Amino acid sequence: MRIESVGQRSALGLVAAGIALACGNAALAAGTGQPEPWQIAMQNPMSEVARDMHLFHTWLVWIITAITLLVLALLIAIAVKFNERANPVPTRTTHNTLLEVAWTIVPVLILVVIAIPSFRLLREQLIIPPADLVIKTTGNSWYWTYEYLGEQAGFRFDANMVQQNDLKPGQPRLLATDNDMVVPLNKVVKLQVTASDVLHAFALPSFGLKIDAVPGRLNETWFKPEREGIYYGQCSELCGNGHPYMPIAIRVVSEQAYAAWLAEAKQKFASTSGRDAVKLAASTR
Ligand SMILES: [Cu+2]
Repeated sequence: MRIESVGQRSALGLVAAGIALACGNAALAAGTGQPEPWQIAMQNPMSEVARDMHLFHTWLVWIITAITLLVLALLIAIAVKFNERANPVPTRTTHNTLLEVAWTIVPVLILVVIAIPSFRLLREQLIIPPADLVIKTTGNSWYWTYEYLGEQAGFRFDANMVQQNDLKPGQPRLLATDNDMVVPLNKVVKLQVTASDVLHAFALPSFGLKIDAVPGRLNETWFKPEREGIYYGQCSELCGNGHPYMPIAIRVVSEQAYAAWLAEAKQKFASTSGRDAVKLAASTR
């Protein structure tokens, strides 16, 4: 009974996916900032880069669909027209110059129409605009450390997953953290991503972020959030037995709320410059 109902729901989901695909990606169950039950599509994009990634994805789906339908039509035509009964004496034709030129050039053209928007998207991701805010993000086994850089900030804190028993209402399981990364709305946030021990990957679907966190290397990426709210992501590199338990939560707030949070955070969290001064004083004593 249970299997039957799951099967029915899967079939319904597939039908819905087919219809939604025909109408464009937007109609698919998606979720904003976090996954939804029975989600089929990617999470709703909340930055320009993420939106362009979705457009590119939809473009590829149309191209793949056209190629698949063409190959299917050719296979059916061959099976019907050239089977032993319909065509008892096979032709001995081995070459057709026009056909060979066509099936070389057409795939090249398809690759070109894929490559152009692909390179445009890569450029958009890799060329980081002037940043309003720089946050160094370090992956550890198994939590993230966020360090707010610059004269206006200068503090760091750890973000650990909230255990299931401690979840507050509205906090999603395996995604909520005790300390969120807080950023202001409509500002360019540059992330410097590294790791302290093993490979991790910083990924947040709604902002189109996914970048490796490699010990000894500083990777950079950026995002510009377009709507207030809380957005969740996860480590996306199989880093060890705590891999599913190091979520990422980014809270996007208004500029005033950010200024208030910043003042509070400076008091609450370890000052990076202050800590070094204490260390120096201790070692020279
Ligand atoms: Cu990890």
